[in-house]
Amino acid sequence: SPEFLCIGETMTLVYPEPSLPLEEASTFRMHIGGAESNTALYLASLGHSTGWVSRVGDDPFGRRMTSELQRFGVDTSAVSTDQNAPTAVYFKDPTPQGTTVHYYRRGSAASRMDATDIDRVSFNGVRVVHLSGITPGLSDSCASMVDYAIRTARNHGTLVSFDVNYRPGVWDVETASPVLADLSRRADVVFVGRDEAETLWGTATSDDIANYLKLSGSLIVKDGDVGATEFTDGVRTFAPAVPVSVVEPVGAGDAFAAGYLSRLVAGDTVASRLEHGHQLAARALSSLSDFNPLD
Ligand code: KDG
Repeated sequence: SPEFLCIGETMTLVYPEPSLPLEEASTFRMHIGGAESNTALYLASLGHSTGWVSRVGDDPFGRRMTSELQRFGVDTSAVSTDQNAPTAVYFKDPTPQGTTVHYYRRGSAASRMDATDIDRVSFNGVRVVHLSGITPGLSDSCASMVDYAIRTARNHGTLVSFDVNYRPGVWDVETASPVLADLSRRADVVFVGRDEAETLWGTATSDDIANYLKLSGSLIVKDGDVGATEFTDGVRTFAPAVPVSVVEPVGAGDAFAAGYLSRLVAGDTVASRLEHGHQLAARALSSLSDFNPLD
């Protein structure tokens, strides 16, 4: 089995190049984007054996993303093809006010994932299963799949990593708020943005978030270009962000998780995990695509 398992939906990503608002752009690049597969790509590029668990449509988009992930060293043997639903697509819209995303994902192949997708995977030897708060918002079956993945990980002594990743385009804040707090409390390692936590739980500072969630595991609060604060066993550790000129922020959190988790399984200190998270995030921030190959 791989050392890491990343579970979630990946979409075809279309973005304007040169970078113009969608209303004006006429030339585009096609890539792939999915929070968990982005993390998988970064983990694989750091030399970790990493598997991606998902469903794709029986279409060129699904075949393309599967082979692209394979090409970058991600194990896709646990990806299944759904004959009855398409692979999702999303567009990035780089407007002067900031980048927004437009999803075409409702009813997608990955949104039909359920517990059977977890049963196809062997957890023996898996050190970390990485999930995000996007998946439980996709459908009821995806929400039960996430629950089942956490229980399966527990039974195998696999660490559960959870990136809160609240996506307003997927579900509303009232629905997401309790679900994402509950999943955070069941995970061993939780990543959350300070802003995102404020949206979800009305918490202003990283200490507020720690007090609100009261996790038994590790909480990592990311505060943009300021830095990240970890709370583990009552100990608070802050690491400043790496200064970078930001091209496009989407995907930086996924990179941060990979950098962090890579040092975690190596048994490194909290400070070194956070620092490595920032280093990988800085690479993602300086690229328009979700995944910026490391070299
Ligand atoms: O973290 C980056 C993701 O947001 C992006 O790749 C698309 O998975 C995605 C989503 O659901 O927003």
